[in-house]
Amino acid sequence: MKQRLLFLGPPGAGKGTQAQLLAAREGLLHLSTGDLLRAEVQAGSPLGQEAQAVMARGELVSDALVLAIVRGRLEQHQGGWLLDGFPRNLPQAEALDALLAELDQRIEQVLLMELDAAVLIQRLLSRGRADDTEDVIRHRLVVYQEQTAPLIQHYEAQGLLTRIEASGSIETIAERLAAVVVD
Ligand code: B4P
Repeated sequence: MKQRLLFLGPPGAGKGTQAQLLAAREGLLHLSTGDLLRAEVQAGSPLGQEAQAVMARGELVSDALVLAIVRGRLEQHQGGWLLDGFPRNLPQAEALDALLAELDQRIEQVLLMELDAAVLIQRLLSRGRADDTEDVIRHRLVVYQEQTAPLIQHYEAQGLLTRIEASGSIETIAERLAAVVVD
């Protein structure tokens, strides 16, 4: 099984849900920038205070802030990892490539979770997190199309991309993923 994975896809595609399951099953570090940012907000740290308003608007937190979080985690960790929700734009992807070269590591596979916008919106509305109001969700989808979707081509050009149909039950999608991450 591949040991260095990246999950890509629109908000609500189930990246967090599937990343958590796969990382637990395979003993990989699950690094979710969304979860780490929410933990900072919860703790009321200066970083969390900076991130809170940006997240509530459905925009992207600054690259420098997110990169500092990821660098700290990857530098300390030995072994496999699964990045969930990072990178989210080309500058983040390029910074990740540079960081991994420094650490003498490389991404082995990028899993793109694809799902219709109507289903995404329904899933997020029923999750009901603070940033899951309809207006904010629609804005996050626009931000995804403008800033994150270009990464599909970035990783396709590197021969790393695998597309996953992200509709169906959590178990069905987990089985689809398990079938494609084998060496
Ligand atoms: P994230 O925390 O990454 O959240 P997400 O994209 O909204 O959700 P995800 O795709 O992981 O969906 P989930 O599994 O939870 O980002 C939140 C915010 O943080 C961003 O808007 C941004 O402000 C900031 N941020 C994060 N990373 C950043 C970065 N790198 N740079 C800058 N800013 C960053 O699933 C969604 C719902 O669907 C859940 O309720 C789940 O239970 C349900 N679900 C999952 N699978 C299902 C299935 N198969 N069937 C039915 N429901 C399902």
